[in-house]
Amino acid sequence: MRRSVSIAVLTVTLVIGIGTITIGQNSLLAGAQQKPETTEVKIDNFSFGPETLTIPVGTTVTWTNRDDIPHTVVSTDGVFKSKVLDTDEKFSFTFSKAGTYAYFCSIHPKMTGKVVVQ
Ligand SMILES: [Cu+2]
Repeated sequence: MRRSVSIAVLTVTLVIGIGTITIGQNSLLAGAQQKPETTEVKIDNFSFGPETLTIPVGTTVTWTNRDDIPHTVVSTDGVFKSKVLDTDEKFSFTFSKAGTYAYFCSIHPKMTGKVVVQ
């Protein structure tokens, strides 16, 4: 009984330890990089990546079609709308107001994404 308790404690300690190291590395990386004012969303394999993007107000987001199939980027609320993007074509939009902006591909409506502006 005692033994299983100490194993449990050891496991928890290890998990917390690994978590702390991971968080530490992430903040180190974040500190080393300049805060970008332009952020890229890649369109590939019928999906937007990242699917949810969180950015500060004033950020320009550029979508790039890395797929070999045409796609579009269309805001659900009509805030922005790209033309049909062929392979390697880009579309940019600057988000000047906070809010959550859902969007989709009008050719493949199952392709959806979201930009959260804070
Ligand atoms: Cu599409």
